[in-house]
Amino acid sequence: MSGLDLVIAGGTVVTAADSYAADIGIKNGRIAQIGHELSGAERIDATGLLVLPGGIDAHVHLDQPTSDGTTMADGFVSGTRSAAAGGNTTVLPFALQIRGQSLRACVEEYHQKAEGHCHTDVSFHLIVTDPTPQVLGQELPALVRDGYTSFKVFMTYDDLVLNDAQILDVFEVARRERALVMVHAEGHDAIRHLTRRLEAEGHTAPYYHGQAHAQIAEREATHRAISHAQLIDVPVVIVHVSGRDPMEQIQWARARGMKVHAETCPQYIALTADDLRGLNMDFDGAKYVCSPPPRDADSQAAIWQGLRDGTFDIFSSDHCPFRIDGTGKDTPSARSSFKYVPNGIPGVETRLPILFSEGVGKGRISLQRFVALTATNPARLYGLYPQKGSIAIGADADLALWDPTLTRPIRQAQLNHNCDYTPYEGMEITGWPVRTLLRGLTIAQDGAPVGDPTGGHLSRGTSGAFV
Ligand code: DUC
Ligand code: ZN
Ligand code: ZN
Repeated sequence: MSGLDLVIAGGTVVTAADSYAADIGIKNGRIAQIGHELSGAERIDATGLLVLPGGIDAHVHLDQPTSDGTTMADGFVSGTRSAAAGGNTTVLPFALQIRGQSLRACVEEYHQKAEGHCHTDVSFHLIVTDPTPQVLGQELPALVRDGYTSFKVFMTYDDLVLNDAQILDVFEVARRERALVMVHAEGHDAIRHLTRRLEAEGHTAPYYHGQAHAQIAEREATHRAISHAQLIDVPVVIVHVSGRDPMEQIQWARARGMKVHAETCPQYIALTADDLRGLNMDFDGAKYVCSPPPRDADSQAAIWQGLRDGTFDIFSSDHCPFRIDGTGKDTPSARSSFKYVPNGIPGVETRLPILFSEGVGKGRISLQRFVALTATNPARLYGLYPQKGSIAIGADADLALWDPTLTRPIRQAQLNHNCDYTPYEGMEITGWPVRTLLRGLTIAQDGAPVGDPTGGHLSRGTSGAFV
């Protein structure tokens, strides 16, 4: 075909189904041709590189307010430039409803924060914290029809938690409107009970966050969420699954034909509860405080098995960055008890390299599975497929060119987020993205963002979980 704007030449194209040598021809931001010896106005030599669908990180937090006034380290500029440098072309951040707030007003607020600032495409999930009759009856249905086709509910946190009756109400709306509910499954009362006991014993260091957020509490809440979904007959996604026990609940449900989907994250393969000890049980452990917390070697092995066997549909970062300085994690109250340490760690830039290096590089998962977990399945699950998540004629030319042999450690100094640390400092990685293209435009090269923000907000279709 003549008139191609750009040809990516000589690389190995990788999809969730296949790997093959081919050139990719791009016109008007879309993939127009896949073949051999293509020519176009511009050419990028991809000899020796893998050509992957751009990563889709389906779980990131950007510019979200917190109830204690601490500040999230990344807004839309720094969060999406970090994503782009890490091989991503789309991220799905959350629009968090503050109790008492209209959900529509909340969404408008996040659009204002994001507009003109995004280096990747973005699309908001909603977080429902106040399911009033107005929200359930009018706002949610209208928002789903406008392309916000997924929302998250929390089973813990004082300012976010929904009770079981409220969760069932949200599930009813999701079933009616064919929207996908993401569940943060940790049992609130169990965590509060353990927290009180640990504090009474004088156990207040960040390490004890991991003990308070016990895997049993995650397992119980996972089963409860699954049971509620079964009662209503609606598909759900259990997000950020940390270990063997909640995984078994998901497998139990799947074996009975329930549409229960699951997500896991880098922290559950690359960190353990011991990281929260810091340097001799000091505050350094706060760098690893996230919820659910990292578990143990047995759970890591279970997670790898789940990544291989399809228990997990998607692998997301749960990028939720707080600086370790006084604007984020390190406050007087956080020093007084782990329960005040903001929950969350950065990871949008390191998600793909960690899974590639530890997974594909070490023979734990195939290249096809890597692409499925990080791009194709997130696109299907969240209503972006086939525009996103695949290398096919007509799809957006969102690509990550990958050098599978490039070896260097993760270093905070080289990352593009606005957090002041990475929990993966010094981790040796083989396989890095060397160029990221969004609709045929280079948005990052050699670990640094390129150009002004060109990303936009994507309205999404119905989740593939409903078909
Ligand atoms: N849940 C998330 O999804 N991210 C960070 C903290 C949390 O509890
Ligand atoms: Zn969560
Ligand atoms: Zn999250």
